Amino acid sequence: REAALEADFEAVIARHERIEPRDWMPEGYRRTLVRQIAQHAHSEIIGMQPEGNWLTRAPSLRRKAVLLAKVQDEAGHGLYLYSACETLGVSRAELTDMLIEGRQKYSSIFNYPTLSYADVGTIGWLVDGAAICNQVPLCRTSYGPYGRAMIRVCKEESFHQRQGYELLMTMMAGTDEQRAMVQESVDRFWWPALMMFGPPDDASPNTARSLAWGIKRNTNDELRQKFVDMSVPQAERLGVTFPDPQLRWNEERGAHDFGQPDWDELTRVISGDGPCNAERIAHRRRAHEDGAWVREAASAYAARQQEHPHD
Ligand code: FAQ
Repeated sequence: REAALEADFEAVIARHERIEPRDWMPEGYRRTLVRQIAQHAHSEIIGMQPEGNWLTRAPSLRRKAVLLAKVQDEAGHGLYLYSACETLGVSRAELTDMLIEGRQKYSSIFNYPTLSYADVGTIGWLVDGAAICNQVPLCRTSYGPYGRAMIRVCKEESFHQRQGYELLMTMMAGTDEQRAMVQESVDRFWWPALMMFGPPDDASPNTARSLAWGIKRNTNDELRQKFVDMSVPQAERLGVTFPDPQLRWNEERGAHDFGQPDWDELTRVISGDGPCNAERIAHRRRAHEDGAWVREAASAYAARQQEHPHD
């Protein structure tokens, strides 16, 4: 019977159709999804912090309203993703505990500080740009709830990317000091943005299995290349450069050649030793603890509603 279920599962994957929560699935498939979706959800939630840092210091009411909307969208993305993950039999409370106890990861990129308002623009342009590059193919991932969550997330991320690019365009049309601020920010974020796609394919333990299951649709290096090719003309238009002397168009490949990020730095940041890891987790833990009374009140209210539905 197990063999027949597995054959059905493999047939659905081969036809590029969706696996749904009540369908039989191999334990490894479920575990891989929980790992990836949870990390993705945690990234959205931790990802609110670097930009949230500038909410009280936005340079105008308009910039503040835009930034506030973007940061709230990230919270929304985290929530759809936690819901998608819950369909696999884990609860949001367990996932939150795993995050604040350091038992699950989140994207390396959010462990870098935001030092100027240009970083808000650069995060929108490059970080959301990288996120879109990675997530558009995930709209076709084999697990239904994850793929469907990605559709709305991608639409919102493209708004985020444009707001970042527009912010940088505005700064580039300003003073020399503003232009220098943009270039300095791009110099800091370029390599960490390339690291968002994960280690190179030959050092990526999960890619082959995830591709075979249709969880990932592309390898880490394929998506990194796509991101570089997409970003270079945008940088030219903006009037900034990337800090990579090896970056050039390769006519034969029809793609850009580029240098390698410092992979030891990625390993360090993933293992907890990045510039802001401790601060990000401490902040998340504090927010969770400060919210305890809300969860208790909501549970007490729900329990009372169940006992006395007409109150
Ligand atoms: N950071 O074998 P692989 C956003 C880990 S966008 C941290 O290649 P896999 C939007 C990896 O988990 C960011 N850890 O792994 C936003 C694995 O460790 P494990 C979120 C990383 O899963 C914008 C190990 O290294 N997006 O939030 C990283 O096949 C602005 C070996 O790696 C997603 O999560 C990294 N950069 O491929 C929000 C997208 N790279 O778990 C706010 C969905 C690798 O075995 C503001 N995820 N690791 O202990 C994915 O596509 C994949 O999980 C990859 C990694 C491509 C990230």
